[in-house]
Amino acid sequence: MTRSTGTSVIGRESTKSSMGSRSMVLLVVMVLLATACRAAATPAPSWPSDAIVVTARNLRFDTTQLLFKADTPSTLVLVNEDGDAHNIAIRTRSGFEGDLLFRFDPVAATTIAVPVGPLPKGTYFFLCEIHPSMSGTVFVY
Ligand SMILES: [Cu+2]
Repeated sequence: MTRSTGTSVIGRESTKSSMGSRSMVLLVVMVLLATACRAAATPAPSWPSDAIVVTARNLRFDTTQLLFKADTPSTLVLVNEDGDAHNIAIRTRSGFEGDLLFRFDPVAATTIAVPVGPLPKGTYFFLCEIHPSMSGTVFVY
């Protein structure tokens, strides 16, 4: 939407040779920004091979168990194939009880990779805070 404004500025400045290189830089920046915006809209993050990957589809997670190594930073990936927003929160008790150990804000129709932990050894519980029936157990071993 800002492209038409930017183009007119570049066209005007390009008539002065001293402004030519600055216009070129502006153009490159605009192209980079446009590329970055497009990349942000396309869910294609990368994550470590040992990441814990959870897929949400039709208001269900594809697993009811998450395994993490104790005292070790991990990566949790949510592949949300639903248009509905989901997140994952980890608590020391089921539902919304107990201490909150981890959470990220809900996302819809995208994939995100989030750092988790290190978590202490134990058994915990995870759920989507929007759809609490999407839940399971977290084993940190
Ligand atoms: Cu949800």
